[in-house]
Amino acid sequence: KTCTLVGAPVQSGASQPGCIMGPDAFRTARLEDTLVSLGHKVDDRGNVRPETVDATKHSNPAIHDLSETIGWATALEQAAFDAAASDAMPIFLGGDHSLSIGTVPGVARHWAEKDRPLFALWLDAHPDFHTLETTGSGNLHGTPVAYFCGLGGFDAYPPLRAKVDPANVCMLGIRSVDPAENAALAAARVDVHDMRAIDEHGIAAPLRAFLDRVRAANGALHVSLDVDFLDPAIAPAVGTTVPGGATFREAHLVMEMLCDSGLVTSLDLVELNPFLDERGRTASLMVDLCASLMGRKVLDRPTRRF
Ligand code: DIR
Ligand code: MN
Ligand code: MN
Ligand code: MN
Repeated sequence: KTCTLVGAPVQSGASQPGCIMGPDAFRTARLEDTLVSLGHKVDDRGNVRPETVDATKHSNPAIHDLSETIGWATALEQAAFDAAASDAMPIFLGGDHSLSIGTVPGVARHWAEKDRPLFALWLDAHPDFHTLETTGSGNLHGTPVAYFCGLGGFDAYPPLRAKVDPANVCMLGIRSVDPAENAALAAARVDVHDMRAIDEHGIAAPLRAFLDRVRAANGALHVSLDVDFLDPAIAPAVGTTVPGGATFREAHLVMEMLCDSGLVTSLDLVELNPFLDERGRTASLMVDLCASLMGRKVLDRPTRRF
């Protein structure tokens, strides 16, 4: 398989700077060599550059960097559409999670043209389900899922050319939800599995059920991996750490099951802030998780356990 690396050094959607260094940290942690060692071809397209946009000020005074974030989303929507159309597997290197305002609609547009539904697996401490009206922090990395699911309250964002059915979104690892997000998630019937559910039932059962749904629908699957999905003890380099996250093995198990499924068609690696790291350990862990998703195995023999 060919992997297309697309750098998206956007940081305007987060509250503190640092994600601008994310794509180069993934490169420094040898993402390309790692994928090549697993038998893949790698096409690193370098970093996307944002469009220049001049958005009018939004009525929600908390919102910051609206024009810059929309400029990134506009450029990334096209870059994601182009990368998906090339038959390779796009891997988007963030950058904060506002990059998914562009990447998910871009790959969704591609799959809509192929008449295949797009599913999204959101691996995150947060559901990122705010609208421009409900965000209290004004950090636009809290808005991508509500936007690409087609909720109202996004007149300032680019018109969606293809949306994702909220019933096709599965969230794992959730443990920080704002009240407005809670209400909106319930109304939209998103398949949310918080850490309490994972503690009780394990992480494999809900993932297996979701993958069965993707397969039955002949769907494409976009995976969006936020560093804060992981427990801060193993992944400290993120601006919004939340205690009680996924363990090392839970995270690798998710990636290994995704690999075995053969269903993943695109991937975001987001929210890495190398400025907060200890000797690149979080970048290296993210590269190792990507390796598990792309075929690294403990035992060198074919395994199919589900
Ligand atoms: C919080 C934190 N819900 C907000 N969000 C995110 O600012 O809207 N942190 N996405 O990573
Ligand atoms: Mn996120
Ligand atoms: Mn998060
Ligand atoms: Mn479920």
